[in-house]
Amino acid sequence: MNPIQQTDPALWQALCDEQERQESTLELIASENHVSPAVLAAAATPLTNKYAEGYPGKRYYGGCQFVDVVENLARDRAKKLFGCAHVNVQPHSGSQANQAVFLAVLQPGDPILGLHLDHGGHLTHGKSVNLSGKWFQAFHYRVDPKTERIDMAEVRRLAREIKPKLIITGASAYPRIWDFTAFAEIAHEVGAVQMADIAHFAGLVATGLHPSPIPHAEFITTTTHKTLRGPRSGLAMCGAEWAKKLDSAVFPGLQGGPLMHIIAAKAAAFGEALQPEFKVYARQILGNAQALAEELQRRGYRLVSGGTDNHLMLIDLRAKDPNLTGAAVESWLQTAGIIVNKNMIPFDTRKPLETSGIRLGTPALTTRGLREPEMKNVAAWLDRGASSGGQAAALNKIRGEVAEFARQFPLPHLQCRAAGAPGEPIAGERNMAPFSKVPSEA
Ligand code: DSN
Repeated sequence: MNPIQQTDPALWQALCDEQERQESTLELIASENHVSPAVLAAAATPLTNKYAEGYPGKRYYGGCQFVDVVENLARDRAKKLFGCAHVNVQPHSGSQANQAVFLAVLQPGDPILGLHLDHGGHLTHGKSVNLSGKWFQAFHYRVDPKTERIDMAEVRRLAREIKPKLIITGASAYPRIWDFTAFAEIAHEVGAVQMADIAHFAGLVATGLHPSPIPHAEFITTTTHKTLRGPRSGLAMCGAEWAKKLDSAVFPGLQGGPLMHIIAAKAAAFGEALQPEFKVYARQILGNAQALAEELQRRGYRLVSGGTDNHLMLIDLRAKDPNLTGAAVESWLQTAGIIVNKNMIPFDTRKPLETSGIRLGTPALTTRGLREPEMKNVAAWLDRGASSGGQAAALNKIRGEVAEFARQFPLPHLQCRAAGAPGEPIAGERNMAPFSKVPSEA
């Protein structure tokens, strides 16, 4: 019996409910994934008990000899995965990885330039309500209104005018390839450094399916839980010349004790991502995104920029029905067992809590073992849900079909149920994506 079940029934129930929710719904939030059993197990180890301020070999606490091994494994695997000279595996999240870079290279009030949040950028790329927008003078580039792709002429014009200290590339809702080389040329012309936040597509970079920002960007930051399929956490990388500054920005500049259990889970995930099967997985993410995009377009949905090159797509709902909002469709689809998020589209006239768009991604469904043919089913349910007008009967019917379908693609982490949670027996493992055995040298 799971110890939580014995000691804390209220918490246990909530954990089981969440497990059941994940099992019986289809996860299309582009930034979420399902980790392997090994990653999950690493996160639930006694390493959570250990303080380890400092870095391997130079800690401020005794008893760090084994967590040093873990952190070295995580760091060395990440270096190999991304081909980067220096890696810091301690940032607790992508936001903190970004803040560490700010601390390493900027002074309060310095000008920075990043993609506007409403055009796909991230909160930490200079939004006024975020520290990055409050402590620095933040400017933003946008996408071209016609192509809905980044307007490099505007980036160059703004960079020349503003003379930013830092140019931020990468985004949360941009479905196209980033040209890190072109950004590097602009950055070098104006004396800026480039920080590439590859949080969304790190798994594609690691497998060569998206161009790498190395060596074009001085700093690379990422989360570890999206296409990279690790625990929810962060990572910061740079060339050797910035290593000391970056490390002292992470600790002691920004953080105290690193989360050693999460660093262990990162080591497990990076080990898996180094195996050939991970490239097969990453290719399938792209194949599934293409298939889903095509099927939705065939059903009358407009995709921002006309399609996708990566794992995500932004749907402009107005082409289907001008009255549809992202908020309504998100809520209807949730009732139907399809989990998405409302999202601003470029030049959206609606507010962020309403929006004219939704964002969809394929990393989580691909982990469950769905392939191109199943994307047709997913698109059909999405379409029925979005066209339901919110009618409960229609949505409940979809919910039943989705739950039955989802059980044919069991989640990798089944410990909670195996340990005695209520529910149906596991459907079997035939569709589960393979998780690699990590050889000892990885
Ligand atoms: N909040 C994440 C996302 O959903 O894209 C970015 O950090």
